[in-house]
Amino acid sequence: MRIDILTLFPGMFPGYLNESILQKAQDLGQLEVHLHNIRDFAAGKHHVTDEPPFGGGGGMLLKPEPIFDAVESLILRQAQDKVFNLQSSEEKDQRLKIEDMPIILLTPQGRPFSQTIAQELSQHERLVLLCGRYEGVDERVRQHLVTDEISIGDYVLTGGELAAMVIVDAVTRLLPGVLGAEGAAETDSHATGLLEGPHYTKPAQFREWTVPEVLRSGHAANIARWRREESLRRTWQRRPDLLLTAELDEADRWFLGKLAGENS
Ligand code: 6GU
Repeated sequence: MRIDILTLFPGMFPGYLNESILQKAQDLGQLEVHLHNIRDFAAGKHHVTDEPPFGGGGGMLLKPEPIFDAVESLILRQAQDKVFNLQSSEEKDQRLKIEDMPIILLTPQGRPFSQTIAQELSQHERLVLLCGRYEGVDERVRQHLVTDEISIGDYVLTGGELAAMVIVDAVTRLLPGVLGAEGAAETDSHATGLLEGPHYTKPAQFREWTVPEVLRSGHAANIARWRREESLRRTWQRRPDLLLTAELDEADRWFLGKLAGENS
C-alpha cells in the first residue's frame, strides 16, 4: 500500500514511521509513505497557507488552493501511472483505479475511526491523508475534493497529524505479512467484535501471583473455551455495548447469562 500524507508539519512523522512494525512493513515493501508539505504548493513569496474566515469569528482556516494543488498533483500522477500501466499490463491496471484512492480529511467532524474502517482502508492500493490544522479547512475542500472524513475520537487535537499516524498504524498491521504470526491480527481486541481476555507469560509464579492452571494444562480445547469466556467476561464488564453487535454462539450466550445471573 502507498499512503500519501499532506501536512504542514512533515517533520512530525519520521520518528514514528521509522521504528518497529511500521519500519518493518516498509522494509518488506508492504508500505510506502510519501510526505508532502502543503506549504510547498502555496503560491507567492510567503507561501501563505491560512487565512482568517470570511464573516469574522477568529481563528485561521487552511486555504483551498494549496490543498487542491497538492491533491491534484497526486491524482494527475496516478492517472499517468494508470495509462502507463494500461499499455504495459492490463492486470496492473485492474489494481490501479483512480476511484481506488480515497482522499481522507482528518477532522474531529469525521466519522469515528474503528477497526472496521481500518480493515476497509487496508483493502485499498493507495490512500491520501489530509491533515487539517488551525480552526479547520475551507468548506470547498470538504465539498469538492475529499471523499471521506475521519475522526479518531471525541476530543480536539491541534491538528490531524496524530490521527494520520493512528490510521497508518492501524491499517499497516493488517497488511499481508506485516505481523509475524499468521492470523495475529484476527484475534485482536475489536477484530472479533470483543475485547481480548487476559494473557500471561513466564514465570508461572510471580510473587504470590500464579498463572491460571488451565493455561498450563496443555488441553487445547479447554484453553480455547477459557479464553473465549474471559474475552466475554471482559467485554461484559468494560464494553457491554460491544455485545450488541458481536457474533455470539449458543455457548457464548449461555456464559453471558451465567455472568448476568452472578451479578444480579
Ligand atoms: Cl482527525 N483532528 C483533530 N484536529 N482533532 C481530532 C481528530 C482529528 N480526531 C479527534 N480529534
